[in-house]
Amino acid sequence: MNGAESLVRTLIGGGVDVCFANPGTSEMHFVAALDRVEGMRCVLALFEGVATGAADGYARMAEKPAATLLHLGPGLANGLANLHNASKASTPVVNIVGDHATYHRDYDAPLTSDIETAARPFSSWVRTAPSAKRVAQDGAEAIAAARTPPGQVATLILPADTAWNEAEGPAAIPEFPARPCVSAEAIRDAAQALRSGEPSLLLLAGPALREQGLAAASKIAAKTGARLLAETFNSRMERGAGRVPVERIPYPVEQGLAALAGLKHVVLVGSRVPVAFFAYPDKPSLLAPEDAAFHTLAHPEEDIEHALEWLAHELGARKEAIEPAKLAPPAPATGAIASVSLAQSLGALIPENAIVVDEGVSTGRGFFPLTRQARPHTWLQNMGGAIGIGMPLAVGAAVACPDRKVLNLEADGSAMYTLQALWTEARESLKVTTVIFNNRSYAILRHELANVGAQNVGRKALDMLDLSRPDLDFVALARGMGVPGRRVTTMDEFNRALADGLAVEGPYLVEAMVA
Ligand SMILES: Cc1ncc(C[n+]2csc(CCOP(=O)(O)OP(=O)(O)O)c2C)c(N)n1
Repeated sequence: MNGAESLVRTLIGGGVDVCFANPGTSEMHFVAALDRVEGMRCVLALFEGVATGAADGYARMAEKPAATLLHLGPGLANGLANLHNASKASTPVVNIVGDHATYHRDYDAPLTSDIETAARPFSSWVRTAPSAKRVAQDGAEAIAAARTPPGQVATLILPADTAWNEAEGPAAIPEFPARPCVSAEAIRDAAQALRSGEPSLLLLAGPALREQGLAAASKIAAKTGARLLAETFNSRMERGAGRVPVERIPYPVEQGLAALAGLKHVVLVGSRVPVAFFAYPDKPSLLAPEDAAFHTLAHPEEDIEHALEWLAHELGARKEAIEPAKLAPPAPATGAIASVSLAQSLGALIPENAIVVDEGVSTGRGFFPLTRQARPHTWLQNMGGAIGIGMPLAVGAAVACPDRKVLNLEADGSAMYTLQALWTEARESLKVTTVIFNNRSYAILRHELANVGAQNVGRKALDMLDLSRPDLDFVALARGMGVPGRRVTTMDEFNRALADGLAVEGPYLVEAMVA
């Protein structure tokens, strides 16, 4: 058995049985090994940012990592923005990057670069396999690194000769740590703050936003009067009917400050101290009041659900008094297409147990209130701020959960970064319904121009935020990649097109023209 086969067998043995790939010559032995070994699903992406983002979406839903397969430094570079997003979301990814054969690197052939250095800022673990005999062990350690809580990007660089030379066989996955329990002191400190009677907040993140965590947090809130909020962007949130509803810290700085005003205690539950997304002249970076005290109930890598249950017990909080949302989908909206009408129709039409991917940017900002009482669903967001995540996240989520509908809410500008994901959706017959919000602009940046205090803005500047001339035709673009779709200009048309799209077996695209 060669090194590539020993690695593929190691991955499958370690539960990594999906690979999002865009290979080249240096990865040919890995690709060939896929046919010799049963059990690896290999999904071709036509751009590396689709592969890395899909690995992120997959792991968020499957709760175990996928592998990627990228072509040397340039392939990795194309995938880095979504690896950045994955690492900010604490998603486990086994990121495999092929390289030249060890002895060939010295010749500085065209594709040669320092892959380790390129990978490091976006990976918690980086290793270059030194030989075919080591590659299985290194692969096993990459899986353990990726699965180390709260989840990490582990980059394994695979020189071509480590793939084609003779290996010894697959390696067993080393033990990786479970989420450690929080300390009794952390529980006491949080309990004391919450008993003070002063205005308090539980800021929820990570597993705190799954059903078990939400239920425990709601008991604590009911007993102590503390408020519940989530961070502005979250990796995965369980929402809709039957789930305890939680709002998020609003994105605009003024609204974020207002949401946290008056608080004396902020209990961090897997979350970080809340900060503004960007600095703006004359506005603070920190969103909580200066005199608020922070209490870390659980760090992101700790056992967050257990910490919440322990704290609830410590406080004698037994009843879930914040009522879970009742099933009460609004009626679909009619009239012109606008953000709030879209929210209302989504509230009506989100299918039972759907996975909603939210890269709606400015159009999607207000979607939460009107989808609170929709059918139960999962909501995925971008925690790293690099746009172009939504299309690939949807691919990965659909591969992880073939029985669930994926509803991908996409702003037009963001969609264009990784639109090739549509081809993968068609190739794999994925149940992804994409809604494009075509406002023909980088609308959010128009507000940002004013927010940063840019003066005397003229045509040249505004042209940088404008997506017309030519106008994009997303239905034609989708058709060219094998995905059927429809353009809609009224909410009635939208409601029909979305229902039709959700009813087809494979992918579909609805292009909503937003004024
Ligand atoms: C990788 C990357 N490049 C550029 C940006 C800067 N950026 C932030 S929002 C945005 C435009 C978003 O436009 P669109 O997706 O159409 O949403 P809209 O603002 O119109 O709602 C850009 C270019 C970014 N966040 N990430």
